[in-house]
Amino acid sequence: MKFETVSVIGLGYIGLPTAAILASRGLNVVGVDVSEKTVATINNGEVHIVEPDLDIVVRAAVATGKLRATNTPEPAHAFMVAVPTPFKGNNHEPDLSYIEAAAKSIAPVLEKGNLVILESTSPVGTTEKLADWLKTARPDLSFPQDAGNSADVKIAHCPERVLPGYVLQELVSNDRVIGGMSEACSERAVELYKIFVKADCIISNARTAEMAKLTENAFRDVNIAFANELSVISDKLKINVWELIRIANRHPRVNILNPGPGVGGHCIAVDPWFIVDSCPEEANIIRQARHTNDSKPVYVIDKISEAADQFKSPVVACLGLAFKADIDDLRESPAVQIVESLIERKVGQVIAVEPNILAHEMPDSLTNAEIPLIGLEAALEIANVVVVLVDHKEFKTADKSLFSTKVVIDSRGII
Ligand code: SAJ
Repeated sequence: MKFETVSVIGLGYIGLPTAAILASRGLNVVGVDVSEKTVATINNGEVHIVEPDLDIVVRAAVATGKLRATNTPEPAHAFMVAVPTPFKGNNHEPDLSYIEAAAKSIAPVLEKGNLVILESTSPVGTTEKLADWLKTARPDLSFPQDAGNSADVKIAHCPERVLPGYVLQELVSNDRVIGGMSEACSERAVELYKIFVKADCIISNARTAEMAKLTENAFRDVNIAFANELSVISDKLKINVWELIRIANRHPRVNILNPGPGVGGHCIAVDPWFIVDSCPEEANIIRQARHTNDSKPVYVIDKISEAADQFKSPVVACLGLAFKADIDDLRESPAVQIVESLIERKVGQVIAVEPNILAHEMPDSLTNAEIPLIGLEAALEIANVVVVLVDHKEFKTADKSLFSTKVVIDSRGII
């Protein structure tokens, strides 16, 4: 059976690009989101998130009538769930309530022959929970946990693995992990992904697919923690860590990532905790990597305070607020944490440069913290201490002679 109508539940950083790509391939796509504002924005052909070219693809999809957004789920051939999986409160326990709510919202419109995909990054066992929520809500249908290959509704976990900033390319060019709850579930999921994925669809099972996604991000986190630990050791031993890593990486079997001011964003700083939560006794390296990376901003703050102490009325210019280079995303950004702390500690006059964000676009929480945004040249003119927090292209290509009279703390190694 061909997929004619697909419903994407959750129109955020993953759901909206996925919905738009499916629509661009000629499918009828119904995007569902709890936010009325998001639904209205998309139905106007506009986007509420910044991702290269997404605005163009969404505008075209809405104009051709292939993409439509709504608050209430409607019947479809396939449902793709791409809702957040944050932490519960202040501890590192995963909060599956968005997935549960999504399951309960699609259950009434489920039909025999439907495919349900969980794309959200999830702790191991979540796809089975999703299947149980659907089963409880729809006792009239059979599900793979009981009926295996002959289930009325097929269910699979196919985690999103795209890099913010490259989402539209990577959705098409990355290999896709297909974790069906049965062979038939996987086969059906491959049929759906083959509509837009040009790379391989690798078939596994739901639990392995869940763990694969967490493993990829935990691997990167551990590698960055190693680099961050090396940076602190190198500082103490008076070695340039960038040169050190460059040399070590010339070995054919060594590939160390870059140290930085800490690890931000919504994925790498979060997902490893899902492994720790499942196996607290066993996940020691993974937990330690999280602690190492979380402690790096504090180290950088102390270095900046020390540097500022040399001046009577220090002006500290912080270059970059985003969580990584060339994006405007401030979520879980170590740069923001550092700048806020400098202001709170009153280390001097603190100013920030963020070429990807206009002053009036700063989130309210940061406007309240009064982080003054100014241009790079103006900042370099008045600053005594210049801190590189993000390796944005504007900073990499800046005239380095402008930094020569400053005390520079370069957490990204670009100067
Ligand atoms: N970072 C470093 N040093 C490095 C690389 C990154 O300090 O050498 C920092 C960045 O500055 C940033 C954080 O790590 O603060 C995370 O950035 P990232 O580019 O490593 O990853 P994300 O969070 O943007 O996206 C990751 C990707 N995962 C992997 O590369 C294994 C992406 O493919 C996933 O889809 C995404 O997480 C996700 O949604 O889980």
